[in-house]
Amino acid sequence: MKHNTLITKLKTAKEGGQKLYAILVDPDKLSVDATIEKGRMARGEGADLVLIGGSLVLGHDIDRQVDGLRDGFGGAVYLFPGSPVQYSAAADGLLFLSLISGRNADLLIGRHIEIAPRLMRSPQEVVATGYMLMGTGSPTSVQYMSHTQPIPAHKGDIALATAQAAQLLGMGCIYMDAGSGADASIPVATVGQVATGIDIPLIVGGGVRTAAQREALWQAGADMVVMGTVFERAG
Ligand code: 1GP
Repeated sequence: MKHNTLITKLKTAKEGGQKLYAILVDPDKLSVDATIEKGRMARGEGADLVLIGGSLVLGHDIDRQVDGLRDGFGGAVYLFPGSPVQYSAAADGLLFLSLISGRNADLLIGRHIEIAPRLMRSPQEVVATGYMLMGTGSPTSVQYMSHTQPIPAHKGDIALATAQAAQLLGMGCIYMDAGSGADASIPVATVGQVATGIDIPLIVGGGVRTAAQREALWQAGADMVVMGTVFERAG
């Protein structure tokens, strides 16, 4: 039977107004030896979840990195995969990302087909995630790697309609992302517009540097905020 821990946690948080925090780890910027310590740091930060992945992953030690992170963190480690080569059976689950802001068929449904049979056989949780890339400044790695145009950060109406389409298509949650290392985080007004117009949980990340920014995004309606780069630098 499939686990449903994360989606249940997200839905419960949304219903109860509880706010969640995830730390994203880029596997290329972390040696296997450093993963346990990194996991401990995530626990010390009070994170609810550790995500691992990125738009370009060159290393191939994901299984051992996931194990190390979980050992140090003591909680769930989920994949945030840019492609099926980042799959790891060691993770508790994964965000099964469909890049709904773009029109690259491969990232909307294509790559998913390559991994779907394996995911069907696995007890891992698969969280159907409508992934919306938002443009907040200069081009990001995910924009370049995905060959897609982000939704302009202030176009809340387009972002909302996109998120609503994902909800109607049955997706479990929305991830609005400015991309790792983005110049700026997504404007709170845009996050607020999307949050109030959908019934499924909303994850927001990209360019969030401070606890105050995270708080503002929570207040705007994000159910979970993801921070990566700032945490990487802290390590
Ligand atoms: C990127 O949302 C995550 O997909 C985290 O972004 O690295 O900018 O914190 P940062």
